[in-house]
Amino acid sequence: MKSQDYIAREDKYGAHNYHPLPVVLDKGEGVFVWDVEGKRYFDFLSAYSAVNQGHCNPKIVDAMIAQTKKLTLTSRAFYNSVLGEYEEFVTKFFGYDKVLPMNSGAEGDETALKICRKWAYEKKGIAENQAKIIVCENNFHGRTITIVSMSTDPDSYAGFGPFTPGFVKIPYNDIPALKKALEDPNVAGFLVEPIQGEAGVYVPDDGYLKTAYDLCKAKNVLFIADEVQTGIGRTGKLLACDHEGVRPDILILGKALSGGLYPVSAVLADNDIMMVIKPGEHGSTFGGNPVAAKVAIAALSVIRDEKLAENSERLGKIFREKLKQVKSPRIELVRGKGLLNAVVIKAMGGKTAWDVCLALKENGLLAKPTHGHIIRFAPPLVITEAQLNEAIDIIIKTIQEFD
Ligand code: IF1
Repeated sequence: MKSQDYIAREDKYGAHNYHPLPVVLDKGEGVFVWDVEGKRYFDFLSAYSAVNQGHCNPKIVDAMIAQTKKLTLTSRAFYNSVLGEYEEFVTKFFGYDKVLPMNSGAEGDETALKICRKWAYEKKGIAENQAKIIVCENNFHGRTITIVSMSTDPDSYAGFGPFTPGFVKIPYNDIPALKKALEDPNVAGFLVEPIQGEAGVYVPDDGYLKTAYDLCKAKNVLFIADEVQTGIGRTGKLLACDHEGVRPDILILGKALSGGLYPVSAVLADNDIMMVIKPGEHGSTFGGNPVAAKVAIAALSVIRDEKLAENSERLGKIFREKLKQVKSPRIELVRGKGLLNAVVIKAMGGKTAWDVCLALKENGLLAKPTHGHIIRFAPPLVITEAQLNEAIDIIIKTIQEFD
């Protein structure tokens, strides 16, 4: 079978809920993936920052195989010998009292919303069903109906109403707007991405997160950080909030928490917040299962032991410096933090970022446009400087083909 045969089969039998780049991947190792014709590519999407530790990281694979041969799922109806080990490991790793283990990032966000609302009624004293949560325009927190109720992107919410009430939308990176919204005594939480990934790697002004956090504390409002995409070393620190020394009241993790081997998400908080959830009030069949637990311990250990956040910080600076030096009428802007970067392409002559990504694919590098004219570049954090320079040459050469 050739690529087009794989594509035709997916088209026939799979829902059309994506429009993938026309490449059929078959193998992954480190920063590289290979298609079914055996062509090698730099992976500059990393499954939207789930594969920070590199494709099929051997240490995580070994941990997964070992546990998979022993015990994969008990449900939470019973205890098991692995969950407590993971709970202790991950809470100490990030410095929180407790963790509530889930599976997808969206489940992590939904869990955080439920904890925040329950805390509002039981601890802040907001009247039942009156809790409001402030969110930012152009956010992306997942695809459930409650989460798209927070969205300002019609591609995310159109056609899926009626929507969940209780969300106040304000502009991102806008302190006066946050200050105003916090005047409402029914506000329970502020849910924010430290960098807006899907919106096009929007990095807020220095100090935005810290000022926002302080304003929330002054109003007894929970600061909830969605680090599903920005966390686990991606932006050059363990968490994007670490760049400003902000410790979220509720921290949401996903994606690279498993290194891309398994759906693992987590919500971390201290006892005064997490203990509002009583037995039987929240959970999931696979949440915190033994395989997820061992995979997450291995995935976080790789981030720490291989100093991947530090690598991300150092190589991200090289990436932005080199791309900013490129003389091309195509490149409008380069922005990002660590190895979460985006290039804003000037649409000229009808060519869009999609066309640039098709050309990048021909030249051996995979990236994906977001919102038409922005290309996100996010390689696995295990990339070496030599590999990065080779990839940058491909990016520059490709963009200049459009000049
Ligand atoms: C898709 C976007 C990225 C996320 C943040 C929660 C979630 C995500 C900050 C939910 C997930 C994924 C979802 C995937 C594509 C990708 C994405 F383009 F959709 F927006 F990364 F930017 N918080 N993002 O980025 O986690 O439930 O997916 O595990 O839905 O197409 P999930």
